[in-house]
Amino acid sequence: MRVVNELTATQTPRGSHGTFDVERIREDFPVLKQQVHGKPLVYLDNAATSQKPQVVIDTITQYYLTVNSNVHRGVHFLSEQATQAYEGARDKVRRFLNAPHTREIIFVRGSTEGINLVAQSYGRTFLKEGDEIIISAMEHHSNIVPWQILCEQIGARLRVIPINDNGEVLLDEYKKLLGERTKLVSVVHVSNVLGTINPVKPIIEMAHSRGVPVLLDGAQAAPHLPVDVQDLDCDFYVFSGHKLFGPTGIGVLYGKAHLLETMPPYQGGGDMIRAVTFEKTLYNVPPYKFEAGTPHIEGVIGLGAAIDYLSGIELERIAAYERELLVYATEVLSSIPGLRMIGTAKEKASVLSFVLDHVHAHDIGTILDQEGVAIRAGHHCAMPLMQRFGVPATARASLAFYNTRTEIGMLVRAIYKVKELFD
Ligand code: 7TS
Repeated sequence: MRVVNELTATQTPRGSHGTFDVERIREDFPVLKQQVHGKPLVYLDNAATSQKPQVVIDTITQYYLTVNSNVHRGVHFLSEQATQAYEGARDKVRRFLNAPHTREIIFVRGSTEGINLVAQSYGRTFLKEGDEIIISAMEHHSNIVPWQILCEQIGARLRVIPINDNGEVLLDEYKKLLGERTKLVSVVHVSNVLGTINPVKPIIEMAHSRGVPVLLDGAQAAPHLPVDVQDLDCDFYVFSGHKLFGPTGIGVLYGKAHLLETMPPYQGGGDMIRAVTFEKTLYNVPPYKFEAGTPHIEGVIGLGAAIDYLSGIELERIAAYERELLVYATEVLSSIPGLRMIGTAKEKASVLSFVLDHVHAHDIGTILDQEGVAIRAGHHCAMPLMQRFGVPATARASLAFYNTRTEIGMLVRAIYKVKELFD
C-alpha cells in the first residue's frame, strides 16, 4: 500500500544504532509525554496493554486517509492496495515469529481468541471423553477457561503442572502428568503475574516424545523476547497486538500447517469459503479458512507497523535493556521493608508483582495513581495463581523498553508514600 508502506519504510525507529537511547525512544510514544494528577506519567502497566509509537498511529491514520476498502474482494485499486498491505503484514508476522509459511499465520482478536480457536476447532475434533489437557498453575484465565469449556463439552479432563514458591514449573511433576491420556499441552511462555520465563523447550520436547502437540501462550513473551517458532518447535503460538505496541482487537495464532489443514473452521461466513450451495460448503485453505468475515484490516496493518518498529530496534537489544532494568527494579523494590515480591524465578521478564504488609493491593494502586504511577492491582486474571500464593491480589508493575531507571525511582518513592499513609 503506497502511503502506508512509505510511511513505515521512511520512519526509521529511534535507537536502532549504537547504544540503547531510551530518551530518544520515548519521543516516539506521544502518550508518555502527559501529566496525570499534575505529575509526570509513569506508565508501568505494560502487561495489560502497551503504548503505541507514533508510526503505528500514523500508519492507521494513513490507511483511512488513503486506501480504506475491503480486502480479498474488490478488483478496484483501493481494494488491491488494502489487500496488499493486509497480506504484507501477514508476512511481517511470519518473519517476526520465524514461521515457515504465511498460511500458518491466522489473524484473530487476540491471545484469548487464538486459544479459543484451538480449543474449539482442534480440541473438539481430535479430543474425546477421558482425554487430558495439561496446563500450568500460572495460567491466565484465557488459558484455563477455554479448556474447561472444552472439557465440559467432550468429557475431557484438565491437569495442572504445579509450581514452586519462586513461581517455577516443576518439570518432574509435569513428566508424571504426561501419560497415555494426554492429548494436548497448553502453557504460558512468560507469566503475566510472576514474570517467569517458562522452560518451554523441554516442555515441548517431553510432550513431543509422546506425540502430544503444544500450544504456547505468548501474550507476555512476544513483546519482550525474540520468538522463533521453528526453534521452539511449538505446534501453536498465540500473542496479542495491543501488548506488542500495536492496536487493540488484533492478535495472531500461529499453527503448524499440517495441523491447520486438518482442523475445521472456527466460525463460518464470508472469505472462509471456496464455494457455497445450500447443500454443502467447501472451505477455503488456511489461513483464510479461519478468518471468517471482514477482518480487522486497520489492526493488521497497524500491527505490521509495530513489528517494523520493533525490528528496527531489535528484540535482542530490547530484551537486554529490559533485563538490566528488571534486575535494578527487583533490587530496589526488594529493599523496601515490608514488601514481598511474588514471583522470584531465576528466568524472568519484565514483571514485578508484590504485596505490602497491612496494605491491600488496590490501595497501593490507587495511591500510586495519585503520584502519576500507573500499575495494575488485582488478581490479574489468574485467580488460581493468587490462591497458590495465598494472596487475594498483588500490585504489579510491568515494564516496557521505554521505561527508565528514573521511573523505577518514582515508583519506589510512591510506594514509600503508601507506607507512610498506612504505617
Ligand atoms: N495470556 C496472558 C499470559 C496474558 O497476560 C493475557 C492478558 C492474555 C493471555 C489475554 O490477552 P488478550 O489480549 O486476549 O486479552 N493479560 C493481561 C494482564 O496481565 N493484564 O491485563 C491483561
